[in-house]
Amino acid sequence: MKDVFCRIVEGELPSSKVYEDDEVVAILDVSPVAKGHCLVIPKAHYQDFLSVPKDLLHKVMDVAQRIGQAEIAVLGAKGINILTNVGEMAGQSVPHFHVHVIPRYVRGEGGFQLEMKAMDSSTLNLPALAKDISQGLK
Ligand code: DGP
Repeated sequence: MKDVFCRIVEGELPSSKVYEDDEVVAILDVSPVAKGHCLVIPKAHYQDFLSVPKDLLHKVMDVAQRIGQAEIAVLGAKGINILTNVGEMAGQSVPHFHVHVIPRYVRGEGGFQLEMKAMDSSTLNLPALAKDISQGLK
């Protein structure tokens, strides 16, 4: 079955479009965590950030940047969170790559709290970890 963003791209489902070109569409999120919460979506189906081709990734990020700039200028946002979830473990609910552009107005307000709690790095061997990841780069 087609995912919800494929159906939006194909016009089977309605959406509030902010931007559209041949390869990318940006829409208002139907469950916004802040006023103006947008999703930037490639029209072609790719599962997530890790599988999208780089040229298309760059186009999506270009649109995300422009929407963030517009939200500062037009909506008076004081900050923007750019977010993409990869996999259910990370909170991805729609298996079609998309980038959230989330305007922020007042610190701590709204339905989005980004909290990064540092773990105890002394439990990790940082040089070995860095080497492992480095060796996995393609
Ligand atoms: P994620 O959890 O990162 O996969 O984000 C998916 C987002 O998509 C979530 O914030 C809600 C939004 N969403 C789901 N279904 C629809 C829809 O039919 N229309 C719109 N505009 N957004 C949707």
